[in-house]
Amino acid sequence: MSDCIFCKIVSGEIPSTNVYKDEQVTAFRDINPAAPTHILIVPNRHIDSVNFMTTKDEPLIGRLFSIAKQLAAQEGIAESGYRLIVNTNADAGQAVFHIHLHLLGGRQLTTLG
Ligand code: DGP
Repeated sequence: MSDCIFCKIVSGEIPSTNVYKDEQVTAFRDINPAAPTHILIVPNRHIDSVNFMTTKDEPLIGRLFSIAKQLAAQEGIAESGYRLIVNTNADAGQAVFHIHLHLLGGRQLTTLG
C-alpha cells in the first residue's frame, strides 16, 4: 500500500533499524521503545489488521511468532521473559494499520489493560 509507513519500511523507502529480514517478514526496532527491547515484526505483504487476515494467512502469521522467538533469544530475553502484543483498532490503540507483532522485554512488564 503506497501510503502505509510499514510498507515503506519493508521496501526501504523509510529508514529503520532492521534486526531481521527475509522474503516474507521484516523486523525492526520501534521508533518509540516502551522497553529495552521493543521490536516490531511485520509481514512484508500488507494486511491491515487481524480483522483482515484470512485462513490463507495463518502460516505467515505463525511465522511472525517463530521469528519473535528467535529474536527474543538473540536479544537475551528468552529466559527473563517477554511479551508479544498485536493491537487491533481504536480501543487497543492500533496506530499503524499494517499488522504487526510487538516484541517487548528487558524489564519487568506491568499489568495489561
Ligand atoms: P500500534 O499502536 O500497535 O499500531 O503500534 C505502532 C508502533 O509503530 C508504535 O509503537 C510506534 C511504531 N512506529 C510508528 N512509526 C514508526 C516508524 O516510522 N518507524 C519505526 N521504527 N516505528 C514506528
